Amino acid sequence: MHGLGNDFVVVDCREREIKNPEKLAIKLCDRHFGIGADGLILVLPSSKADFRMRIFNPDGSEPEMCGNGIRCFAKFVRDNGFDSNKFEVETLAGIIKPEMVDGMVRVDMGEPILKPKDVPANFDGEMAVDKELDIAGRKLRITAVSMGNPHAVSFVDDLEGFPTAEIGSKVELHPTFPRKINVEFVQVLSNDVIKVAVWERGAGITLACGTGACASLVASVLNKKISARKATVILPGGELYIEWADNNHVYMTGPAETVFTGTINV
Ligand code: ZDP
Repeated sequence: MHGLGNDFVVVDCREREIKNPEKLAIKLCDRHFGIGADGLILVLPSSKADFRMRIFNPDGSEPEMCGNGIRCFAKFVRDNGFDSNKFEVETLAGIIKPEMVDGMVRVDMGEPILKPKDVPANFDGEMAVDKELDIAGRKLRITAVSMGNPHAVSFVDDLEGFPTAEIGSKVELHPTFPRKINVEFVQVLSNDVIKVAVWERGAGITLACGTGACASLVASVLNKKISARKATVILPGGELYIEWADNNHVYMTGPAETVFTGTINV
């Protein structure tokens, strides 16, 4: 499945157990020796919610949350026997609530986490907004936001030709971020349109990142780059609509697609 080209192998584990998902993720996400994906998603039963989602990066690490993945997860359970357009999913970032609306998936992503020690990011204070980071002798200004998983957002004048991989990979592994970090470079196009390039922790360049789009909108508001609290986020793989509502929750709306269904020998 994919959400804006951010692609996942989704495995139904409601009635069967997968022993070593870390290893399976490395194998299945490989585009040459496996199926090829930006992540492995497991659909699991839950004692706290309707379902539980686990996600694994192509390097086998387990992130707390996944925005594009949860939209695919929602479409998967809806298409595979769950008879409601609204449900709750247990994740390592808490209970997330997707809803099917007009063929799209709208997700209550919860509240952004801004306290640096909770992102986590080694900065003092209540928020890490427009902080300086030394990246191989070059100064980069970043804002740290967690949407369950950690993000560093940096504003650039022009994304065209910007070295996303070169700088993103260095930010991901910077010692300021004890659990590593996802990295977004944001170009503000207007008061309600922003363009985002992504370097994902444990995955590298991807065509889109749902949690990253949410973090980018929150950082744009905190840095007073836009005055509205909602925006269309243009990613290489397409557009997401993000709103940081008055109740402090972030809502993400976007598509989810099934590409093929099959069986693989492991
Ligand atoms: O936090 C991480 O390690 C990410 N690589 C997880 C995947 C995030 C994702 N791209 C999203 O859409 O939020 C799936």
